[in-house]
Amino acid sequence: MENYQNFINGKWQDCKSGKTFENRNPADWDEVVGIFPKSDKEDVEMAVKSAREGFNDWRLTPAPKRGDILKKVGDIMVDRKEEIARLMTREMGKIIHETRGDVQEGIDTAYYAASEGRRLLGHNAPSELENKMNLSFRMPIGVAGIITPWNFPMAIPTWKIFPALVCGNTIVFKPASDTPATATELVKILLEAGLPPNVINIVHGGGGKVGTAIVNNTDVDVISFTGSSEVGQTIAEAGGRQLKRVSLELGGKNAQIVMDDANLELAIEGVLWGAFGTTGQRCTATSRLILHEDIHDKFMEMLVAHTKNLKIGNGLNEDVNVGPCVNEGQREIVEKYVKIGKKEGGTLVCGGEQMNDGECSKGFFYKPTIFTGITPDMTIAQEEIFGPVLSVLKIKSLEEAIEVLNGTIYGLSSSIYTQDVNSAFKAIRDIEAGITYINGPTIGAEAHMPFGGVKATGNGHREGGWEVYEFFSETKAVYVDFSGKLQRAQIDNY
Ligand code: UN1
Repeated sequence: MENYQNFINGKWQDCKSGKTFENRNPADWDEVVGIFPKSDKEDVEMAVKSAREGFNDWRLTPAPKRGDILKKVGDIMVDRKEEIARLMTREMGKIIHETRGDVQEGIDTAYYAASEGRRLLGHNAPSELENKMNLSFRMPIGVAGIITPWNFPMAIPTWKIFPALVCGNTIVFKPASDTPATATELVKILLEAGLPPNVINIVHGGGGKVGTAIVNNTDVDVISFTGSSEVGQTIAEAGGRQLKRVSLELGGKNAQIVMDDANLELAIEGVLWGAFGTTGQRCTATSRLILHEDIHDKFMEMLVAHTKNLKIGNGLNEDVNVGPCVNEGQREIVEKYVKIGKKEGGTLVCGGEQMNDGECSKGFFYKPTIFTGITPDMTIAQEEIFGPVLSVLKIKSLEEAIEVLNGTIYGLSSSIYTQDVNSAFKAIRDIEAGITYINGPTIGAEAHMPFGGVKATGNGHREGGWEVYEFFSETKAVYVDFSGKLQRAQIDNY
């Protein structure tokens, strides 16, 4: 067990109050993974001051050089992939195959960011006047407040931090208090790769104290947050009052449609992975399954059999399929929704209880759970659960399937299994979501594609891919007049 610290102003240090919190393994609560500082507003203020100082030089460092550091970051992550994956499984429970994938997503993001250092393209446009040129440049914004969740402890921080850095911003990073150890590894790697110390600062602690202090600090110019829609709303309000740029990646209630012409085996594999991968704890998790009535019964018979075969246990075992919920509170939320599902008339066809046998006796395990007979108005068809619970709805047509899929406040990920090309393209056009998969599950976004959602899932920004670089930079329009005289736009030329 290790004692961890904040990294502020180029130094590893305890928080001012000296208070701490424990980080325990959700698969074995006897194991304390580490002790972390429980920071307050004054620690955040120091971190913001440090990042502000770091900005003076970092903004002037050529972007390709900033990218070179990210290239090194990616290389170090390749070397440490297994070690970080094991730590991540111990601190948040996700199975080892998935934590390896999580680190790989960080590596992919690092190499993409490295190459973007040599791109960061602006535009040029003709001038309406003679002997004059018009250009636009991408400028750094300043200090970026990065607030991240526990479900992708490496990938999501890298989605935000790497583009922010390449664009010339400096960082105050608050990772989720369930996954502070992986976040600390990321900061160590950035420093080892040669990032100047003030450019990255990490402050551990809870959202109420540390997150709020970052959001309300007027010297933080831009915020990127992934988490619940409720917290996102408060951040948007605070950001709005300060006219601060804010990117929010919030809840989802993602659905997979299976049409009567689908390859059912493929669709089964997809829903098992989408609903129960990461124990259902992805923003992109498949939380609803929308089945065509003609294949409903056959599909459910196959799905329940497969679900009962999933191996639940400690994610460090290579043959385990489903790890624990991240903590007790999360498992209680799952239990609450299962109770509601039953009360509202859903039919529980598998799971619906904790798993406490054998090696599961000391963790927050819950059996993969499926409800059939769910109608769109029911609570478990509407609210995000963030656990291994799947709600199955029956439909009669593609139009009805899309209407049901669109009938929640969220719009992150979506999927349709069909062999009919016309149905696939109608779905691409009519589904209200930031991400649509054809013949693939709702999870599995790639680092170089835009990631994010519509409606209550966010506020219109995207992470990943090229769009996040726009979020983390300001555009400067530049006019160069080499005519040697005053040329009045809109006047002298017309
Ligand atoms: C999330 O669920 O918060 O697309 C992120 C996926 C992953 C990222 C998920 N690559 O499922």
